[in-house]
Amino acid sequence: MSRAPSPFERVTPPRVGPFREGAFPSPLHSVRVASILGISLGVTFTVCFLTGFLSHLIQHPPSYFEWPARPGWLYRVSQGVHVTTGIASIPLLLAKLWTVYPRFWTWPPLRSAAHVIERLALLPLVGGSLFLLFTGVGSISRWFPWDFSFPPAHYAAAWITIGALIVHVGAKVGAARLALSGRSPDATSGAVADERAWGGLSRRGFLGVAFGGAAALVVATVGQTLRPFAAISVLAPRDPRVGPQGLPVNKTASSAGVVDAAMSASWRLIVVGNVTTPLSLSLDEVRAMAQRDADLVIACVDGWSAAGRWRGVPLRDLIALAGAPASASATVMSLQRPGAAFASSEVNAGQILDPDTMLALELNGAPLHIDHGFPVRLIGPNRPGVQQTKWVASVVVT
Ligand SMILES: Nc1nc2c(c(=O)[nH]1)N[C@H]1C(S)=C(S)[C@@H](COP(=O)(O)O)O[C@H]1N2
Ligand SMILES: [Mo]
Repeated sequence: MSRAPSPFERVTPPRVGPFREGAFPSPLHSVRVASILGISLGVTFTVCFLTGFLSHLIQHPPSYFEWPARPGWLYRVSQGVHVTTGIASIPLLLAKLWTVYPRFWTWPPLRSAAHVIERLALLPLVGGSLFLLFTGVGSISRWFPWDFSFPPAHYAAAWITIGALIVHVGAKVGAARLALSGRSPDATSGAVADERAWGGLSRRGFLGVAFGGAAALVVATVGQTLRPFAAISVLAPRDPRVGPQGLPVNKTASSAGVVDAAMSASWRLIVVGNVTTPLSLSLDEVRAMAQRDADLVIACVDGWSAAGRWRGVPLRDLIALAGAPASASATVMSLQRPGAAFASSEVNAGQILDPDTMLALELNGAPLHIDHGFPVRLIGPNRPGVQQTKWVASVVVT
């Protein structure tokens, strides 16, 4: 070719070690295998990103976004899918990284400016993916070996990773299409092109291990939200059947430091803010109000969820009693020190209009266990667990 050599190609030191031609003979290091794993990861990461972004919007709603109270199962499903697709991505990502790691020693290492950019984008892509999966698993298993705040770090890494993923898909879509169409020799340079000449694991077998591993991890964890799997989900951080009154507990009353205040005879439910008649109700007065029963779910952001039969006072009845406008929204505050994680939550107007959004006094036929929020806890359809505020002290109508 008459083309002038690129400055990147000029240096030609001897190719040794992993730079050698044929240093990675396994036919598993193939573009086709990488493409199949890559497409699968593209799907799991996209679904994981969208469900994660939804959860972020629900917890930090911008002015244009109001999360509805119905359907009541939606958050349980979307957050279950978020955690499940993240977990399924782990074996797929490891298999993909193993498939392509010989390219780390591509020769020449840097071919062109575009090649440099494509390779640099791998840093946020691989680093971001590993960070997201590692912190995600750490978070759902309540194992925090870091001292940064998980949600903002996980959220920022998600945007970086999805941006790098878009660059990566753009750079690779052509090669993947070619490899999957079978019109190109399916091997990275140096690999044994004919799979049959290679005695090891076949490509089909390798992909079987990766997808089988993903499926096994899903089955081993999804029981934290799908009860039929609870008995076989040996790796699930939570068993949705285990806990006081048959439901798991995330934060106990003693770890929240609210036992004395919750048990105190001087506890009052305060309703203030944009109301005509501020209320201060004793527990007996709340019990004397008309009660409602509803089957509602605790759906933790960690991906576990559990349903129960709740009985309590609809929030809308309570704030109507205080003379709040029908379009009211509210902040529900607990006995915890303000500023403590999950010490309070917002209830939007649509959620308040739903009669199942209630301040519950009973769970599964008995007064609330103190770890489930005695004397009174907020519970409503389609709300993330972090917004089902326990040990309620006051409702501030806005
Ligand atoms: N006041 C208060 N309410 C809280 C929490 C908390 O830490 N403090 N944790 C929340 C979280 S993260 C979840 S998942 C649910 C769990 O409710 P449970 O412990 O009754 O199952 O409570 C929520 N309510
Ligand atoms: Mo939670």
